[in-house]
Amino acid sequence: MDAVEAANSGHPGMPMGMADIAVVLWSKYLKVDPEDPQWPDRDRFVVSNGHGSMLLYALLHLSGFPLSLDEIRNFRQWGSHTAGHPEIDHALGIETTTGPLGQGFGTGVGMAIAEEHLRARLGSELVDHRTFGFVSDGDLMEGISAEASSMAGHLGLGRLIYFYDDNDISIDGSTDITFSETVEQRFEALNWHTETIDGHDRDAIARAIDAALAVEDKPSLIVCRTHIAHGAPKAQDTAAAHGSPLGDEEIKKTKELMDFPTEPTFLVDENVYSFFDEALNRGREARAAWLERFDNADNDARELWNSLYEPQPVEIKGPGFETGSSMATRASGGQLFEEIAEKVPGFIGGSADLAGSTKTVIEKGRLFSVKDRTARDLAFGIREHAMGAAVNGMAIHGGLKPYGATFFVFSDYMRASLRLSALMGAPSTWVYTHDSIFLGEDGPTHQPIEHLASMRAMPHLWVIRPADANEAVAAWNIALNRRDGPVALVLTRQNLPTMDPVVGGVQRGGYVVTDGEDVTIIATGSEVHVSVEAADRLAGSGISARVVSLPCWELFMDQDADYRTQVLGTAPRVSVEAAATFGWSAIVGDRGLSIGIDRFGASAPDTVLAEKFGFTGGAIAARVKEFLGS
Ligand SMILES: Cc1ncc(C[n+]2csc(CCOP(=O)(O)OP(=O)(O)O)c2C)c(N)n1
Ligand SMILES: [Mg+2]
Repeated sequence: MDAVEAANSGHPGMPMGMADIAVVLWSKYLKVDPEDPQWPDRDRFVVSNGHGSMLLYALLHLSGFPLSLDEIRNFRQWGSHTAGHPEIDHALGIETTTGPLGQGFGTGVGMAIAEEHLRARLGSELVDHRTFGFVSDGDLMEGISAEASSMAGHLGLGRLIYFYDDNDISIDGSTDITFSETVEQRFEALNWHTETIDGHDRDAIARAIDAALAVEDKPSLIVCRTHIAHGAPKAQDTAAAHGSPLGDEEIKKTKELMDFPTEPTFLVDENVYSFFDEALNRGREARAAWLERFDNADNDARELWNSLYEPQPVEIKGPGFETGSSMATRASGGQLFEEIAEKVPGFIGGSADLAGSTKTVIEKGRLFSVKDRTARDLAFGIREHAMGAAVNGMAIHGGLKPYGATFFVFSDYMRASLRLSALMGAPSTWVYTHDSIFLGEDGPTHQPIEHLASMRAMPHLWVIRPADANEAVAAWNIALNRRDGPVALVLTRQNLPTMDPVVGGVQRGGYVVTDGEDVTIIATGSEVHVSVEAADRLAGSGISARVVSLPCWELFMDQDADYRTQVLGTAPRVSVEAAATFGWSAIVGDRGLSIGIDRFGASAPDTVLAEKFGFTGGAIAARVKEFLGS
C-alpha cells in the first residue's frame, strides 16, 4: 500500500488479495536460498499477473534477497530494480519478466519442461525443483494460456503448480461481464489437477499445496477464491483497487483494521524479517544438501552438468556444401541438426506442427513426452504463442539452448513472446522458414511481407536471413553462441545456389559478394543470387555493379563506420529484398532505390511470382539501369 502510494501509481489490489497465498507458499514450501538467488536447483516462482509486482518485491525483500527497503520506496522510479512490472533479474530473485498477461503462464510451462528434461538427464540428485506461479483472470482469459495449459496438461508436467487469483474482478469491473466459464472444469478437461479453496484461509492453502505436490503426473491449478485489496474497507472487491493507489485515508483505515501502526510508512516489524528468515532455513538446508550431492556426483554427471550449464563457444562446421549446388536454407540448416545436437548438449526444441517443413528434427522417431523425458525434440502442437513463451522459459531456466520453429508469417502469432525474449535478453533461437512470397502456391496468407521490417524494428533481436547454405551455417553458429539475447533465423523454402563461403562475412552482418564501382546492390537471403545475376547483366551494358549480402542488419550496424562504408561503398545504392521496403532508406539513403514488395503476395508457382514481382536478374538489372539513368 505504502509503495504504490509513494509512487502514486501501481496495483495494490492483487498484492493484498494474494498475500495470504504468498505467505504460505514462501514460508512453508518454496525452496529458494536468498544467499544464492541463482542456485540452479531452486524452485521457480513466476508472477504471471505481473501488475502485482509489489507482492514479489515485498516477498524478496522480507526474505532477505538483495532487494533493499529503499528499492521498495523507489517503486517504479528511474533506475530502481522495482519496475512497474517485474523485469528479469536472477541475481535479485526475479525469475522472468511479466506484464503482458498470459506470458508468465507460458514461460512457467517452459521452465517446467526444462526441469523435467534436465532431471531425466542429470538425475534427481542434481535436478529436483518445482515451478510455482500466480495467475489471474486476465492470464486465464488470454489465448496464450489456453495453448500453454493444453500443452502442460498433455505433457503431464506434474511439477507445475499455479495459483489462480479468482477474485471476480478485472479492470473494467466484475468478471461477470466477460468471463463465465467454469475454470476448474476447463483445466480438468486439459488433464490438470484442480483444487478450489478460500484464498485467505491459510490452512486450506497449505492443504491444497500438499495435495498438488502429491499429484506428480499432472500440473495443478489451485483456484483461490480471493478478495482484491483484501482488508481495505472501501477498496476491497472493487475494480478501482486493481490499478489505483488506495489513498492516505483508506491506507490508514486498513492499517487500523489490521492492528498495524499507521505511522511510519514502510514499517517492517523485526518479527516479520525473522519469520521469513527462519522459514527460509528450509531453502538454505536444501541448497547445502544439494551442494554436497553435487560434490559427490560421479564424473559423468558432473561433466554433463558443466556442458549444459557452462556451455563453451561452439563451432558447427556443416557437411561442406559444394559451390554451385542448390539447396533451400531451411534444408541446409536442417542438415546441421545432428552436429548441433552433438556439440551443444543443451540444444532442444521443436516446431508448431511443422517439423517436416521447417526441417527441424534432432532425432527422428523420438519426442519429449510423458514416457520419454530425455528426448530433445518437442512437439509444441499448433500453439505458436505458447511455443514462444515456453522456449523463453527454457532459455531462462538455465542448462538449455532452446529453439522454436514455424513459418515466418506465423511469427505474428507469437510476437509477444518474441518481444519478451528480446526484452529479457533470453538466448532463444527462433527458426522461421518459408520466408517470402517464394514459398509460392500457398498464397498471400502464408507469404510474409512486413515481417522482416517489423522484426528489425525490435530492439536487441538479431534477425539473420542467410543467402545460401554457407551463410546458413554461419547464421546457426551466431545463434548457438549468443547468450545475451535472441536470434531469428529467416530461411527459405525454395532452393538457392550455394556461393563460395566468405569467412566472417555473416558475423559482421554484411560483406561484398562481387565488387563493382558504379552502383552497390544490397540484398538479403534469396535475393542475393539474383542480384549477382543482375550484376552480370549490368556488366554486359558496361555498368560495374557491386553486390553486397546483408544477412543481419543488427550485426552490420554494430561494425565500425569504416567497415560499413568499405562494404557499402560510395556509389549509388539499391536494395533488393522480396519484402516490404520499409526501413531500407536507412541503408540506401534518401536518394537510393529500394526494390521490394509493398503489397500482399499472390498464389502462384515461385518462378511465376519472380517474374510478376520483378525479382529476376533481368528485371532487377532493368530497374537499376533506369535508376542510374543509363
Ligand atoms: C496482454 C495484456 N493485455 C492487457 C493488459 C492490461 N491489463 C493489466 S491487468 C488487466 C486485467 C486485470 O484483471 P485481472 O487479471 O483479473 O487482475 P486483478 O485485477 O484481479 O489483479 C489488464 C487488462 C496486460 N497487462 N496485458
Ligand atoms: Mg481478477
